[in-house]
Amino acid sequence: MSKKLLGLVLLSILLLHQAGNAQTSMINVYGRNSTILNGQWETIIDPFDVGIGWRAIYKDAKATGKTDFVEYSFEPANTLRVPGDFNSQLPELTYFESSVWYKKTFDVVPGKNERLFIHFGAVNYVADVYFNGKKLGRHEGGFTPFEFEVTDLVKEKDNSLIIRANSSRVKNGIPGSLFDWFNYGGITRDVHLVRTHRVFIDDYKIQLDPNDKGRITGYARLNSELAGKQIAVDIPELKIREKITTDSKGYAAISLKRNIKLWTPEQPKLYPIKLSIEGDSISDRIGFRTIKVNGSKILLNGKPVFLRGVNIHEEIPQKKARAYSEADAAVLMGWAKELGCNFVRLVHYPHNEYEIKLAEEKGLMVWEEIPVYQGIEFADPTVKDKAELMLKEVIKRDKNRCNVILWSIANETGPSKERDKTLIELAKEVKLLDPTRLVTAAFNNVSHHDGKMELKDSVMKYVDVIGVNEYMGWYTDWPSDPEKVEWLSQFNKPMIISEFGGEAVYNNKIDSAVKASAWSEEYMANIYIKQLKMFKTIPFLQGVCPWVLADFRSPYRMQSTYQKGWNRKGLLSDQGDKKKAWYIMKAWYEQLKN
Ligand code: GCB
Repeated sequence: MSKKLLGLVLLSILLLHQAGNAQTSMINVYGRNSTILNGQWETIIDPFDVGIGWRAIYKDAKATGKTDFVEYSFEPANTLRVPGDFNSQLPELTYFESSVWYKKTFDVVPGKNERLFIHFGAVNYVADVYFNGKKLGRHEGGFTPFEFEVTDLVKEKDNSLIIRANSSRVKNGIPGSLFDWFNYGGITRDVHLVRTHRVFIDDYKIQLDPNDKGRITGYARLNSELAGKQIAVDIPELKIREKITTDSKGYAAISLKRNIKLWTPEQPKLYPIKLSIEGDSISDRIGFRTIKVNGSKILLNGKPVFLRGVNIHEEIPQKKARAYSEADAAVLMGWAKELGCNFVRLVHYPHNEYEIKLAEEKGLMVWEEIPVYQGIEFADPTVKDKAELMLKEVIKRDKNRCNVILWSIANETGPSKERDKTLIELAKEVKLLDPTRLVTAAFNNVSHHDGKMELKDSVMKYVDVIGVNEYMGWYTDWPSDPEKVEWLSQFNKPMIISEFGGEAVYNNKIDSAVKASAWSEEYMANIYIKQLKMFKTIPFLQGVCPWVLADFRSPYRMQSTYQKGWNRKGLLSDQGDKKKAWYIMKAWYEQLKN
C-alpha cells in the first residue's frame, strides 16, 4: 500500500472512530412519541480507561465455551440505574472519576416511514456512544442533551446500545479541572428512544411578541428543507387552530393576534399547545410574557420586578446524589417556594428539564448558566468553541420556557485579554441566538476603596444584567457599616447580588458574632442581617440570591471538623433542616411580596 493510501485509510479509521460528534438535538423529547430507556443497565467499571483502547469494551465480546478468554464483558449481575450518577450508587464509586461502561439491550419494531433516535438528557462528562457494533459519536459536556439517529441500524431484537461515560476532570473542559461542587459522573438524565415520521418538526419557538402583548410570534422548523408542508398549530384555550406553510428552508413563521393571559410568578398561566404535520406531532405547555431592562430596572410584562432568588445546585443533599427526576425537582422547587422566592439561579451548569418546567409551573423565574467557572482555560481556543456549543444546546432546549429570563455566560472569571474577548463574543452570540431574553454573568471582582464598591469590569458593558458575587463578612471584611457601604456603577444597568452568605453547621451553637467562632448558625445569621441592611441602600439592586439553598457536597471542602466534604453555606442543612439564616431571608421575602 502506498504511503498516501495508508494515510487515507488511517484517517478514515480515525474519522470513523470519532465520527458523528453530536450536534444540538431536537427539542422537547418529552412532548414527542418516545419510549424511555431508563432502568438497570449492565455496567463495567473501568478505572484506568482501558475499554476504549486495547480492552475494546465497545466490541461487547462474550466468551463462548469454557476455553474462550474474555476479561472484560458485560454481565447481567453488574448493573447501575439509569438515569442517576454512578458515584451515589456503589460505595466503591463514591469519589470515582473515570469511565463506566453501560449497556442496554432492547427490541424495537420500527413503523413504516419512521425514524428512530437515541436521545440523552445528559452524560457527565464525555460520552462515547456505540450502537449494534458501530460507533455513533462522542459528546462532550456534562449537562446538555444530545442524540444520534439509529434508523438504519436497528434490528427488531436485541439492539445493543453501549456508552462509555467518562467523568475525568479536564483542564480545557467546561468546567475546568477545579470547581466547588461534586463531580457526579455517568448517565445522569433520562434516555429516550424517539420515534418520528420521515419528516418531523425538529425545532419551534412560540412566545409573546416582545413589542405586542396581544401577539404570539415564533416559528416551526422541519428537520429537512422542504417547502409547501403544512404545519397545524393548536392552542385550544385561545381558540387557535391555524395552518402554517413551510418555505424552501422548511421553516414556517407563526404570528397570531389574541387576547392572552400573561404568565406571572403570582399566576403562572401555561397554555397547552400542539404542533402537527402529517404523521408527526409534538405537545407542549407554553406561557407568554415579556422580559426587558430599562435603565436599572428589570421589567416583567412591562412592570418592574425585584428578583427574590436563591442559588440551587442540582443535588438532593439527603440522598448525596445528583437530582434527576420529577420528584427531585419537586423537593428543590418546593423549598424555593417555601422560602418566598419568585426566582431561582440554577448554578453552575444547565439543570434538567424537570426542574425548569416545574419552576415554570410554580411561578419561578430562572437564571440558567453554563459552567464557564473560575479557573477556566480561556487561553485554549477550543474552550470558546465548547462554551458556544453548550450555549447553543441549552438555548435550543429551553427557549420555549417562559420562566427562563437570564442566560448566564460565566461565573467568577478574572479579567484577562483572552477572558474578555471570549466573554464579549459569548454575550454577543447569546443575543443572536435569543434576542428576547437577557444576558448576564456573575462577577466577583468589584473594586472597593474607601468603603465604596464600584462596578467597572469592562465585560459588564456587554451584559444586560450585572451579577455580583460578594462574601462580605465571610471571605472579606465589611468595608464599613453595612448601611454605609456605597455602591457605584459606571453602567446604567440592573445589578443582582448573585451570591452572598457564609458557612454554618446546622445547630452549631458556639455563640458570638466574631469570626473566630465562625461555623455557628449565629455567625451566619449575622452576615444575613448585615447583608439585608446593605441591600436596602443599593439604588440599582434588582434582585438577590443567597448562596445557597442547601449544604452541598464538594471535594473542595475537606476541612475536617465542620465541612467534612460539604460546603456548609446552605440555608438548609444536608438533611434539609432550616438554619437561622433561612428564617431571616424568608421574613424579608415575605415583606417584599407585599
Ligand atoms: C463562589 C462560587 C461558588 C462557591 C462559593 C463558595 O463564589 O461561585 O461556586 O461555592 O463561592 O462557597 O465559596
